[in-house]
Amino acid sequence: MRTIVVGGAQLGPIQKADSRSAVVDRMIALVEEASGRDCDLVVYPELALTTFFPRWYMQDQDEVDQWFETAMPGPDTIPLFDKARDLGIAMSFGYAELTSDGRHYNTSVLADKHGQIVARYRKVHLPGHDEYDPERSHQHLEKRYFLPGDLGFPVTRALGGLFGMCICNDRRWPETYRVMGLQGVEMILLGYNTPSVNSQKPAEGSQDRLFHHRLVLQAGAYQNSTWVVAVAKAGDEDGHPLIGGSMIVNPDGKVVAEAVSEADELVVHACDLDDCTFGKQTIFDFARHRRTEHYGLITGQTGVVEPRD
Ligand code: ING
Repeated sequence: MRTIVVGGAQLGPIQKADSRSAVVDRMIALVEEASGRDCDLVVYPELALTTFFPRWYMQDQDEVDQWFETAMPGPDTIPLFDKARDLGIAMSFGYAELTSDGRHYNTSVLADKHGQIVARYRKVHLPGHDEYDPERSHQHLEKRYFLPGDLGFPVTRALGGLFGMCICNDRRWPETYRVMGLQGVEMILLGYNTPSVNSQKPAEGSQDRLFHHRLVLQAGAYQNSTWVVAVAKAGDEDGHPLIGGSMIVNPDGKVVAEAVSEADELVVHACDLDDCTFGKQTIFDFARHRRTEHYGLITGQTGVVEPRD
């Protein structure tokens, strides 16, 4: 048994006017609750420190940069790192990263129980668009504000197991899970901010969004025999609703814990990393079953090329 008690720390809405320190206070309350429930690890959402600012069209780079962190931990987040370290709890969370040489990423980090950052991930699959789109009911400007991640999908030895991270839209792409699966990943941590409505397809509402959300998490977990911990920033941010649905999925693809609200809520489950082993040694023993000689299109081609006849 290699049991990790995981707390998915869903955050309710963060308004554009909310300060980082007010958000960090909420995150600290969640890690304190996690301590009371014997958690070893707490997972927070994507862009956990601020509102989902890519919904806002901005032209002034100084205005954009105010949403980014230039240090991690930084002045606003040191209290959170200190509290998690004092409680002996590892944590993962997402934030907007501005590097010292001026590159902008949608990033997540994993800190161990001593408060040391042991892994970093930068979002690879950026959804949306890079210019104002008047046809959309709301903007989704991640391609405007972030660069595609440059770190790939690393898997790190931590907490006695093999951990990977991804972010939000990444969860919709099977390549995300498989690249980590090929490194033996046993638990994938991801945060998300998912609008409840499709800005281009008003008929697609929150129930459809939640269906696709569950579908891709369960498939990714099962097809790579790994735990998946997915944590939302949820609720109404300045009139823009985000889905909840934070959940923990086991290596068999089954949902074992799920949030019931769109507010700050801790979703806890004792995850035995050894539960990954059976799938990895039988149906998804990649070395025995995969036929890579037939998979060339997956990395050799980006878009669709239809057969001529
Ligand atoms: N949000 C959304 C997500 O992938 C999206 C964007 C929603 C794309 C639904 C396609 C369909 O969950 C982020 N932040 O990636």
